[in-house]
Amino acid sequence: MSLIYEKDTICAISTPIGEGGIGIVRLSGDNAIQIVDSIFKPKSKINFLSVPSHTIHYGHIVDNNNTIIDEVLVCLYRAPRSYTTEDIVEINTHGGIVLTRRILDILINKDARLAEPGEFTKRAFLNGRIDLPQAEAVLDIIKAKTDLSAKAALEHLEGQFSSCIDEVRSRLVALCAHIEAYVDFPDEDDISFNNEQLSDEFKRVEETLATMIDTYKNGEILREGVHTVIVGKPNVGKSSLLNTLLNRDRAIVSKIPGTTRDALEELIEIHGILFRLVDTAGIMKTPQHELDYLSVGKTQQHYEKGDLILFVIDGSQALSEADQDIYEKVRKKHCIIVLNKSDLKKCINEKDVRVWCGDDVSIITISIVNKSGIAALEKKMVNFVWSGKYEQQGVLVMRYRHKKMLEKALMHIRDAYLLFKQKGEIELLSCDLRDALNALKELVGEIYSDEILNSIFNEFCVGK
Ligand SMILES: Nc1nc2c(ncn2[C@@H]2O[C@H](COP(=O)(O)OP(=O)(O)O)[C@@H](O)[C@H]2O)c(=O)[nH]1
Ligand SMILES: [Mg+2]
Repeated sequence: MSLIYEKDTICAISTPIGEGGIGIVRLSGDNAIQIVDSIFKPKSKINFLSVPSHTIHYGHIVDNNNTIIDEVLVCLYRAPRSYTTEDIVEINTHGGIVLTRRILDILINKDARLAEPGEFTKRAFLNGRIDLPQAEAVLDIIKAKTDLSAKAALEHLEGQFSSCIDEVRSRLVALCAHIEAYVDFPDEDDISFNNEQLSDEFKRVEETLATMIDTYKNGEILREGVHTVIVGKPNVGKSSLLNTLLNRDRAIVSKIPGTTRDALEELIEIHGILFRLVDTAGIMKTPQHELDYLSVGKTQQHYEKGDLILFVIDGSQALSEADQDIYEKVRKKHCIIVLNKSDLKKCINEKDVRVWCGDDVSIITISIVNKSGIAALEKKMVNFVWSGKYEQQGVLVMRYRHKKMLEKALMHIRDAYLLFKQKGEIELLSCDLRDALNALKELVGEIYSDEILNSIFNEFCVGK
């Protein structure tokens, strides 16, 4: 791993921009303590340059003319026991935009450089304090939308995911060594593994990786939420349903068919599970003009992406061909049929719908106007994920990048196993195993490119 990077001192406002109780301006690098010493006037008679690590000091930040800017608390962490493993100073100011900005400006004038997004965490990674999945977990914790996703990300930060990868790696290294020994000295008695045991170990490593890859389905739901698409004819109450589930008026609701043109996306948490709810434009049988065609096209794209479909039907009207056409488009997906407007005179009931959708599909009768059936619908939505109760088993693969690298490793292991069974060339077999190991090294960040790092750290905010 290359450890070469510009070791200058960086600074940033680490708290969100806006009004708040406190604001934190953070510095990291060789000159952090010196720079702060030049603008910090402690209340007690201490020499800030020599105070011990992990201590907090009360005083004032002053500008070049010794004018007081703010009353502050300054925390100091000396290398290597800090977030970045470099000297870190955190200045706790009164919150708000003005003071934190002024202090940041003063620091930049004193030759600290404004940090790039995620640069503090990137330094923690480049200095070897955390690996790449742990750095990614920092971002996932910051961005977590539910308790469950925060918990899963924290496990990654604490290294549980990385230890699983380490374990697979050591097994692969051992496998490689045994195979090479077996091939070199097939008749030696003291070679502990025989052909069958090697074959079993291949299968076990394959299975471990395949099981890990499988957990991505749950990991993705935790991180991104369940992509839930509300579909149906115009005017059946799709936008009203979105508003009701959100508990606020997000989408425009009107009697005029075709009110919703663009798909709206909102996040909601129901019983701890995150749903990415999409309200689509209704699909009309005969689009009239260009806008109709555009919104129908967009709606169809959303149909494809949905993990869960809420198919809304107006129960006060007869089932039409248009309802059936839409159902045909989504029937392969996991679907909940929502029979709306039960407050009006019923024209169809669940039995009528079952005639064309069969017995296996969930149907629920609701009235958005009366707010009846909504809790039951939410329960059905939650039941769709992990049967409504989440019991985590083992560490989850949470990121697409991780899944891809695991799949790459698995592919090479499968190739190696095939060669092993066919008694193929040992060089080729070793080469495959090495490629598998390299994929895992790339996963944890032992092998990386600037491109990979940029794509990861650019997602961060400045100051983390
Ligand atoms: N009576 C009744 N009207 C409803 C109900 N849900 C929605 N509506 C009305 O149906 C019309 C169309 O609703 P909207 O949500 O815009 O439908 P969309 O085109 O499917 O998004 C509006 O006038 C709503 O007030 C309901 O449960 N009962
Ligand atoms: Mg609508």
